Amino acid sequence: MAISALQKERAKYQPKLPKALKGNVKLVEGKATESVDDQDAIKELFPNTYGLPLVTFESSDSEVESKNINVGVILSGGQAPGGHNVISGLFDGLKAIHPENKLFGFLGGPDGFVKDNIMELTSDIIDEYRNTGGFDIIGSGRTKLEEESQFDTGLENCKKHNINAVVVIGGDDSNTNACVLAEYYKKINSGVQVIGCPKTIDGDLKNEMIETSFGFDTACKLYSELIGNIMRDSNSAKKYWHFIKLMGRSASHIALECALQTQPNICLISEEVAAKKQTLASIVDGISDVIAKRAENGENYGVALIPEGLIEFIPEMKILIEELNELLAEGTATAQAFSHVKKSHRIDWVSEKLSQASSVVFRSLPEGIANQLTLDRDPHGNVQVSKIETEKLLIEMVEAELAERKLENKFQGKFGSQNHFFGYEGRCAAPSNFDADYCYSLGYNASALISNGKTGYMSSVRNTTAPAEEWIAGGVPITMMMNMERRHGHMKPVIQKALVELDGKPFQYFASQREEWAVKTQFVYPGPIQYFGPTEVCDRVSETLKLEKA
Ligand code: FBP
Repeated sequence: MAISALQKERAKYQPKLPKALKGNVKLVEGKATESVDDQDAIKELFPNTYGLPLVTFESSDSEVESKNINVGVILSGGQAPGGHNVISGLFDGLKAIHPENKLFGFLGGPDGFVKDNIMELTSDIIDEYRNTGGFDIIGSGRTKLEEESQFDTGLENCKKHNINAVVVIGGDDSNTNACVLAEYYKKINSGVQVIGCPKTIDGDLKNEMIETSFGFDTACKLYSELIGNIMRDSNSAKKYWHFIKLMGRSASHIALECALQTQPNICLISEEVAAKKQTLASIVDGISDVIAKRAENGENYGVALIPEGLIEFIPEMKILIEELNELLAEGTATAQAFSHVKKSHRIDWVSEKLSQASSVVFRSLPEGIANQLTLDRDPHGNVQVSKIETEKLLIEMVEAELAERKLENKFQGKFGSQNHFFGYEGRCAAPSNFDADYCYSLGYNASALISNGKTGYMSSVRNTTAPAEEWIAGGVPITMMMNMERRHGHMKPVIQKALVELDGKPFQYFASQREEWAVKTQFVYPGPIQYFGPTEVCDRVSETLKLEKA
């Protein structure tokens, strides 16, 4: 297979490991844990995996028992840079424990686990994928592992291949399910352990013990490079406002991190919009104010960052979306009736069925967006927010607002716009040094958790703003991160999703700077991710992590 010159050179990179994981490793048990909330309910649901102690690893002088273990690995959900390094770290860790140990990959995500779609990952295969982006080594999928029948079939498949442990590389939902699987396997004494790894570019799987999910660092650096390039174009041509939507499903961590790296004129943070109960009209007003202010200074250009999930955080839109979800839920009589309505009558038809307030909001939306809201739904019947072109919605509404201001002589500038959506561009980028090292350590660490008999734990690598040598490796019981939440009408145990904290240091710093960034042009151009050169450039951690740990 042809590979690029950079890929060839990068294949030689040996990811850094924490000192604690080098050579012989000793497990140190810490304090027993409690779930973050709803302790009684979680304890009842997880009698076998609740309250386990935190564990850390230390390097040890004494020989460690060499063990025969076979492991199966699953990639779950959206791609995130560094997944291949988790797998190569896991592979190297297992081989260091015993050269005969085997690693299997379940193909195409959790589906492969249930359908016994599996392949052994040999060193030839692993070597091809070291330090590369993507999940293509075994593929990923979004099938949810939540039924006991799936667990039983998965177990049969594990037994067939002599697999003693399963590693689930996924986000909050996949790790929640990994915990349910661990509990079930322990309850029935199956002898199969389950370990999770924190993955998602969205950055919303983090807490006291998990400093960041892998992939966030690389994806944000890549988007920031692109944003910086656009900023420079905007600053050169001086004729466009660029509205850039950034992936991240609900949380605004990606938008915030990119703002910290590039200093745009505008960056919306969904969590703030919700907290201040901002309406769509007031958001449009705020954006228009910045555009008008810059126009007064003769600057008819700029850059605005918009988080992907914004629309669901705007109170009146949230209500509208909920009403639409109900109205158009699969299998309902209304959904059935809607499917027979002529395209040109759909907006009127839907408006009549909504509450008065939602009908007003729905009718105020540009036609294209209103139609999108009635169409793209996921298998649960929810609107797929990533498909709603919020950046175009805002451009259209800002255009209308500025036109009105012009009529009233309140705006003399020009408004030319360009829209962008950055998401898939970053999910499979070659991992930054940070993600390459972090992922390799997470995988290597998972092998140590397995050889120490742990189950129901998430691989955890902390102290990540220090040099990799000093990182703290260990495991966190997944039940510790859980609370009860209402999902699809039922109370369920889930890992708490981390949204942007408005009293946290990253947001606070952004809020203290944004007025200056809005009016003055203080763009920062981060440039591409670097692999060769000074450590300040190559091993830079995210601004979010830097501020959180400052
Ligand atoms: P995960 O949470 O599974 O890591 O996926 C994250 C994400 O990239 C979101 O940012 C985005 O909204 C979504 O996946 C897109 O999903 P899909 O790949 O199915 O289009």
